[in-house]
Amino acid sequence: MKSKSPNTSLRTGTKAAEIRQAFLDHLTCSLGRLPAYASAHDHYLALALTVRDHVVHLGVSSFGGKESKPQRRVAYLSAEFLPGPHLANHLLNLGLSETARKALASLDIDLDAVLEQEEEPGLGNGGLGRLASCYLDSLATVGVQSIGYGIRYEFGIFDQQIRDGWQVEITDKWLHGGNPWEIHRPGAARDVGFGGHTESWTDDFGRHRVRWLPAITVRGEAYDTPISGYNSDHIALMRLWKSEATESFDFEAFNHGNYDRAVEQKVDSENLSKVLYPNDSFRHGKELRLKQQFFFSSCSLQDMLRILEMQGAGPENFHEHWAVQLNDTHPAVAVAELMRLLIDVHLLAWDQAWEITRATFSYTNHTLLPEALEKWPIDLFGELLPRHLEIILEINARFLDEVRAAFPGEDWRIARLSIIDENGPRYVRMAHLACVGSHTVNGVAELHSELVKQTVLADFAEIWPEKFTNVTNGVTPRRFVALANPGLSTLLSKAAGKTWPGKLSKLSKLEALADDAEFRAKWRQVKLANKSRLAELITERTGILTDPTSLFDVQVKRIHEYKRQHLNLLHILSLYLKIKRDPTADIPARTFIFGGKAAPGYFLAKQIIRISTAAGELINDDPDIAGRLKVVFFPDFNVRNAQYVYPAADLSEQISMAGMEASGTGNMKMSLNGALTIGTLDGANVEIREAVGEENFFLFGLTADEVSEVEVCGHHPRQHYESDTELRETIDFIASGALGGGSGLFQPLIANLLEHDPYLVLADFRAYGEAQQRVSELWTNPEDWARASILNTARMGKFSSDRSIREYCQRIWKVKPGKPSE
Ligand code: OAK
Repeated sequence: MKSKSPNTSLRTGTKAAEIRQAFLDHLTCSLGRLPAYASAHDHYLALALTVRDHVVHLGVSSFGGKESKPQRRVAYLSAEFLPGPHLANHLLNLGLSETARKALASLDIDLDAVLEQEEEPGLGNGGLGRLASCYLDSLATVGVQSIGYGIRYEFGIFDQQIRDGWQVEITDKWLHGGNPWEIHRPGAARDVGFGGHTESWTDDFGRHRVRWLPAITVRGEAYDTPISGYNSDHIALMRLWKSEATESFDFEAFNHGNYDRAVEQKVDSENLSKVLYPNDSFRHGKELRLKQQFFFSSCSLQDMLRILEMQGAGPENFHEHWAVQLNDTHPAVAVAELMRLLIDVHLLAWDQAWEITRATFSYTNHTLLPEALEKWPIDLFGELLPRHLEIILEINARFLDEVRAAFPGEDWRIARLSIIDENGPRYVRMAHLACVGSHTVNGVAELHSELVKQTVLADFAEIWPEKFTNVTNGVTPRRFVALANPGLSTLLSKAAGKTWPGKLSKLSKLEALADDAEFRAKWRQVKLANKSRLAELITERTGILTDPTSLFDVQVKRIHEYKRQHLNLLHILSLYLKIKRDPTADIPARTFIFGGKAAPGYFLAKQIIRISTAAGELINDDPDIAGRLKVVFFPDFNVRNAQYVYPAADLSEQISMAGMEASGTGNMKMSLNGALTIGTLDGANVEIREAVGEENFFLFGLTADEVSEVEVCGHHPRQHYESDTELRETIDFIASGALGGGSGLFQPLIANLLEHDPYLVLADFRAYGEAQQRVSELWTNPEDWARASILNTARMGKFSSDRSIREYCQRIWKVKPGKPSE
């Protein structure tokens, strides 16, 4: 047979007929299904494989390393990624959505039904993981050679069900139907050691050397998922590591009937990447977690060295070839591991290795919450990673010597800066390690970056002010507007031109249209349609009927006291009591929508979910309320569900206690979709308010400085309770048991608020109620509301993750994106 040209032999034609043929080929040849017997899931797999061909084809061309001088690549090390469903996103990025729809329609298959089949990889808890995925999307879009390294958890974040009003956690078996996106790379597998001991030896030049003899070795198998960019010929790679046993199981033990022993090591090794820890912004402190962190950090660095070697470069050039971003401190042990690889394995001298290491890493802090700051008991650390502990102690000793020389006699400074916490049992402070081992440290919003310098890393900011910077987070407008909100996208393209998904600042063209009544009418129509779509989903998932013309007031995010979902609930219950007292009270119809997962062991967060479902049970069918208030807890908030929720929001609740939310990204997604924000001056809210205009943002609450003052002077929640009748009546109402379940049900939550109130819910209650009153007033004027909504979208251009990534490239990684900026 005559051989075809390389391109025509690939199944990557972009005409509907070619996609149809590739789809049928995959159905038959890859899946072994006759079209007549194929299930909806087979259709999904066949289309996914068809689209993967396109993406992988782009990938091999863009990642080929054909350049004479290879570009510095970016490695984004993250314990979490939350990519969301891939298929629709790739179709959008490749410009193939409509062609694929047509191709399938010709076979009588509905694309939307096919898209529904995809299981999303829930390999993250929330903000940090989703940000990592937005960044891979943007890295591919702006054209930077990059790899996101992480863990291929077999079980991701649990699926949430609500039973009897309580959260129930269900194992997430995302891989059970097969994963068409990943490509296993046996050739890239790396071994990782644990435990054992170190020994000294002398090299041929008489130099003292150390080698680590681990007690056990685990194999990391590489699984690659290509991430496409919007209208881009670049592909980013998400390379996730799965742990496996290095040896087949112990036949000797097996033959002697000791079956448990025989499989023990295999099971232990495989357990490493089994499950994602489901706590958000909370330190885990478990040995398995440290093992996970080291496992993926080590595999990733070894992989970078392997790629370096393939490029014909040596370890002494590591930093010229790789910029490595530490996504919070979860991969901070990579600092010690790179040192070990350079000095013990590649036999570089300490000083040279340290220079390379510091030129390689940069570190992003994502939280100031003390309970999230990672530290490991030194004994645990030393048992698991004896060589790394030695290296960390050496890094620390050298660092503290420098500090001593610069600040003689200031022992307090030494104790505070030390990587080892010696105030009692000794710990390794991972944020200190990350900071000392990086050339740049950044926070994720302007306020947060300032607070990093004033609080957790204040002593470091004092000695190295130039090391600290800010990169405000961003979100991808492709997934969160173009895909999630097709109605709005059409309107935006007409008004601002078609290029906005890749050039978000183009949205400013909308500004002029805010005063155009006809445009406002279209704008409101789109929002109403999105709300109707969500209302249907709510009924399907919860049985609750909602009115799409009511104000959709949305608080979706992880459930946490600092995010103050309970402040929202106190306000809802106060409105309920108001209507009960005075049925003629002027309160516009509202639907309060909550969504988010609580960490399984976080008792008060679970109480917050229960109180929101209890509020719904009480209010939704009360004839006196007559549908004017509805409260919905939308179960299983994940990326797919988020894509229905954000476009339907009228009001975005961003009400964390000031100083607690590092940035927030849901705030950006909702404002971009035309929601108005009610919020505190926290995280990126500050910059969103600056961007959209203070008249288009409902501000309330104590500032971060005022919060600090209250914390110093002492907070007296009972004083608020006693002096504010509305607040007292609301709390008494909950305590009375009127929400069902007896008067003791919510006692822990009430007691927490009245006795401690660590997040100043009661202190901000009055101001929040007043801001909500302003919301209601504006809502009664739909034209003014629509104007403010349009201006929100129009002015959110800054918050594209493309902008964030360009800032990282320019100021931190020193790499040049392939695509010039807008
Ligand atoms: C999770 C675990 C440990 C430390 C931080 C987190 C986390 O998710 N932090 C969140 O990161 C987001 C992305 O930067 C921010 O928008 C959130 O404010 C922050 O809570």
